[in-house]
Amino acid sequence: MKIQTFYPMPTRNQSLGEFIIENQNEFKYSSGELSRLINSIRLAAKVVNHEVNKAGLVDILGAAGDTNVQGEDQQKLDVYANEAFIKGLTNREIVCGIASEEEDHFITIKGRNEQNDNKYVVLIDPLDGSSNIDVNVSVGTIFSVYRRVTPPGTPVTLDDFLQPGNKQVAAGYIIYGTSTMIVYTTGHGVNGFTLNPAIGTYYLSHPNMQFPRTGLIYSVNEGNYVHFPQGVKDYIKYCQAEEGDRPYTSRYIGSLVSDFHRNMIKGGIYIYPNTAKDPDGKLRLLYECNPMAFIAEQAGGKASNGFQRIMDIEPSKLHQRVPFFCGSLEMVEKAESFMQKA
Ligand code: AHM
Ligand code: MG
Repeated sequence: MKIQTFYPMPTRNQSLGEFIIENQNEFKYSSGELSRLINSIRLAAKVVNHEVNKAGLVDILGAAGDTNVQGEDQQKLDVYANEAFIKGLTNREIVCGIASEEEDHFITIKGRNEQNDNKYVVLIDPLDGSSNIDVNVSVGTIFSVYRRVTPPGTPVTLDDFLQPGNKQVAAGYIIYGTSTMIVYTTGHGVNGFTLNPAIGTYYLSHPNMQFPRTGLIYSVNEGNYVHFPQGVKDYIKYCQAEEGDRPYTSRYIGSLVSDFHRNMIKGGIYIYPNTAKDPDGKLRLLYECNPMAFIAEQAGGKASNGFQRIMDIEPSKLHQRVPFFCGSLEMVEKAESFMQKA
């Protein structure tokens, strides 16, 4: 069975900046604003990328909490990334509020004259999988964009952030891997751009990304097996059974963006279920699962909590957790069938 999708090289080197301008008419609201928003994310990502790439020099440059030779305080990278993205998204007259995994409460952004006419809120996990940094393994940034539901000019409220994923207007991730990439959607398919670090420009390298309908990879932390619900245990046994294309290959980096990215290219399923210890699972609905679900669906894949579409869940808390099953359509449907009959 041929699973892997190969991306033909684009006919010319199209930069992310050019792509944003050429495609801004696809955005049903004010296209200029969304373009500026994606622009500010790509710039902040370059700053974070630079810092992440220095992580291996920690013994030379100083660890978090130290003061470096320039007299600057060294920060933990997730704190650094949080500040870089918040700074990048503020003062651009686009965003009225930001919610971050690193902040207990949402942040209100004041516009000119204290009044904020900006229409968008951003939810972000600035550095996901950050425990991988110490061992030189890929990490990522995940972001999700909504139009506010409260009127422009009034203070942003929790209601602006607690929207179901099906209301997202854009979502994406940055992967700081062997190369750095931005992958994003505005609801018109998924495109991936790779950073050329020599000149600091992202180029369209993965146009119109598609999840293969099925795959041969399952990604789950099997160390938690005894705590998994019966449906997940049964699905794992199905993946391991010798029949047809099975047993599947197990691949788990423990860095959601990297596991997702690999599975989208090669075909596979990522699962972080509820467990006996964590009845809601581990991953956060608003800035981890919803944006990945939007990208997955736009690439022909699927995302579910085992029973329900992720993007239809009505959120009730900013840092809400959900079980997450995401990847190739047929694999997610098979896992759901095990959940539903267990
Ligand atoms: P984080 O937001 O604290 O980094 O946690 C999210 C990460 C995901 O990237 C990854 O898939 C998962 O946690 C791994 O968790 P575990 O170590 O429990 O398997
Ligand atoms: Mg995270």
